[in-house]
Amino acid sequence: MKSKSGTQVSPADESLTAVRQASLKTGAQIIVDTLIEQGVDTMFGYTGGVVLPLFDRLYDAPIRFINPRHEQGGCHMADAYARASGKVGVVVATSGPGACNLVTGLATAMMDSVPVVALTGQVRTELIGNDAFQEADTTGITRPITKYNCIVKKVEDLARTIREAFYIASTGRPGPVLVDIPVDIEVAKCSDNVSAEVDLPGYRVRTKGNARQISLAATAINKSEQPVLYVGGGVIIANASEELRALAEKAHLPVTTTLLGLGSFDQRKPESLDMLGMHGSAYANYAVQECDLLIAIGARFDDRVTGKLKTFAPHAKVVHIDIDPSSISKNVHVDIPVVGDAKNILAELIKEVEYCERKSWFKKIAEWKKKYPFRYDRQASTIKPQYVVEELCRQTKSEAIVTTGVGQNQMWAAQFYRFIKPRQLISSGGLGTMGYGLPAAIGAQVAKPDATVIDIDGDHSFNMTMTELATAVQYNLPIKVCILNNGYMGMVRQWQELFYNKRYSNSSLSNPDYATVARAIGAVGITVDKKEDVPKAIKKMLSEKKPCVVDFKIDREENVWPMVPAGKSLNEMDGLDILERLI
Ligand SMILES: Cc1ncc(C[n+]2csc(CCOP(=O)(O)OP(=O)(O)O)c2C)c(N)n1
Ligand SMILES: [Mg+2]
Repeated sequence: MKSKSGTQVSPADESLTAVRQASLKTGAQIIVDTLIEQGVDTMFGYTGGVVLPLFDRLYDAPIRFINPRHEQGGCHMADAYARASGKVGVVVATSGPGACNLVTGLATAMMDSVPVVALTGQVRTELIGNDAFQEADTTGITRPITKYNCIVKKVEDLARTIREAFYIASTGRPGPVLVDIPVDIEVAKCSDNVSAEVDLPGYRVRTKGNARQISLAATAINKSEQPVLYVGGGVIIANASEELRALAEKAHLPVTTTLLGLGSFDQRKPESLDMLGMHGSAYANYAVQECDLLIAIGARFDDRVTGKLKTFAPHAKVVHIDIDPSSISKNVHVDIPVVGDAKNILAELIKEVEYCERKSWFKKIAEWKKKYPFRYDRQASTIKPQYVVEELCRQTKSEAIVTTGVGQNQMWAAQFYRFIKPRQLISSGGLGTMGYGLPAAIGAQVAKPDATVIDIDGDHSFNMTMTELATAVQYNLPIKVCILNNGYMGMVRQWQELFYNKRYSNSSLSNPDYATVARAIGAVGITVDKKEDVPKAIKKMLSEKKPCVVDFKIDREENVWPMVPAGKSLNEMDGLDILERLI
């Protein structure tokens, strides 16, 4: 018998060749197999020309595939799936327009440190740089909004690259990773047994905190008379809420959180100061400004939190526990940095702290709490948005997963829902992405099928991605959307009222009738325009098995208080007089 080259081959050689041929896999098959190996059972994405080989493999793969109506929605879904589950979210898009549509979603995930792996198709390798049909420089476009990205040039590199993507996305400070895959790599074949181990010599993650630094932090806590724990989303990402509770209880420390930190500490506990910052509680902001020790954990001193940097926490020694060394002393000078995983570090720290009563500090805090709780006008005849959120909280017993739009709706959700456990609030903090709420609710509901998932949204935020309601209907996801409909870009209107002499430039667009839209798409639609109808509408919404949209026609010119105007110190809050008058 002769081979193609004319040399003699034995039957044994031939069967070996047949075995080798059989163990050759296409790039598309390698992608699917590697995803399964990484534990992926659910993914989000949208098809197109250069991802057809991959979609063909997905056709009968054991992976649940959720198809959004727009790639931005798909990326937010993957992001919220990750936030709700603690797993990596996966999204796929085609080249050019598909990849470009991921940009807002990736930037959102990047700013909030969310582990997302995005796989994008690319034009054939030999066409790259040719202005080929649907070609975009995806790695160039997404470099600043991903933790890491790369393009695969050889099919032999594919499995390793995808493994590395999952590793980088989910370790250290998590973030989105994008892998760009030319279509010829998807159809090329290679053997199953090429070495595909993760090989990242330049990427090291420090998880264990330095013991000496931990001791210094413990001593500072034990000596402090007026300490405050300032907790960010990093504690939730690190699954360190239990350790946080133990630390706060053992050392007797008041706890304030950022927007993304809400849920890391049960807000019903006496040590809770609720959220701090621009629309945070007066008691949290005053406590930070007067504390002698600020212990920041998994937080990054964002400007919405600190206000004017020069006068932020002016009397405080600062401890900063964070996995990302580049966060240390970035905005605020840190006296005692501890770099590593919050869960490990808090477990060590707890051993060294002592209980201290701090009677006069807690008395002071209690007075602020009594004087300036979050309040609104309960007597008003109109529907106050805060009332809607409070009623949602009451009827769901603080147990729902809440996603939000951006603007006033987001701040009212943060102020008036009481979060009691981690991964309960899913909101775009860093980027502040309008349109996040609905796709995020879908991603969260996919991750937690038995949970009550409520999107507390703004009318204009909802307008941006409402097309995804069709996705919720198609996959029978019983998400609830509560639109706090003020007919305005309310937060913009609030700033225009306060700082631009009520010149409402382009902050109110016409809206559709949301209940009709919902019904047309196959969801339930409810309109509420009377205050007394709020409780029963919420009750009905919660009993629905289908996606449900409730359009609450709220008081149009309600403002969010208190407010630290941009550039002011945390203790220079506007609106306290209004809150005081509302007793
Ligand atoms: C994609 C995007 N575009 C613009 C903005 C700027 N912005 C922040 S809040 C806001 C208004 C939001 O209006 P709405 O969703 O109705 O919420 P409300 O403040 O009325 O509750 C705008 C335009 C943004 N955050 N995101
Ligand atoms: Mg609005």
